[in-house]
Amino acid sequence: MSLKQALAAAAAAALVCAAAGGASAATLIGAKTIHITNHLNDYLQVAEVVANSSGVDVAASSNGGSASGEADWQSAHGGVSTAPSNAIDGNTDGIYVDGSIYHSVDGNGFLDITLAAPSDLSSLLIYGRTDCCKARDVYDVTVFNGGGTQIYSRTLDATSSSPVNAVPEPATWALMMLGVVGVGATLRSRRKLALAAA
Ligand SMILES: [Ca+2]
Repeated sequence: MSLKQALAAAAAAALVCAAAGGASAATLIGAKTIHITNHLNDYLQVAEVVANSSGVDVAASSNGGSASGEADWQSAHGGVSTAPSNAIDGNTDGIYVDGSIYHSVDGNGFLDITLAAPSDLSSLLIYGRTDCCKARDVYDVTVFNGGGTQIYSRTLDATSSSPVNAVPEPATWALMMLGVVGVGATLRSRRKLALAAA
């Protein structure tokens, strides 16, 4: 295959991906339950889960979302609230003593967010802790539809940047595809130059 043919094939593949996956890849269809655990089996600390559906945070308790989880730190040790409901209180504040994060009592923590109705999510943001211990914030995120079927599963690293978005942005997909095309073109032009020099 010539360079021209290879580039044409890659471009066609990118177009197919954009057409087939563009809208759907950037949207999680029919999400009902969001299950979050700590990938490192460390404490699970979640400041807020924001599930955006048509500009509305459908995870927020004020919009019908509900949260349950393994025992929280506060229930065992006292102090500020670290209840599961803190992760959907509409406040992304990640400072522990401010009382707006969920903090599990051990490394087996989980957080289940149930939406009032199955929703198409254009983004699913998870805010981690900000005052301490960010190295713990690697999340395993699984999403189920209204029938209990798993529709999404991914590990998200919030240790260096928070929040993390579970739903890939269209721009991210476009850049990924451009990267694939670019690498192919670079390799082929290098080979061509090497042949020309030889
Ligand atoms: Ca919160």
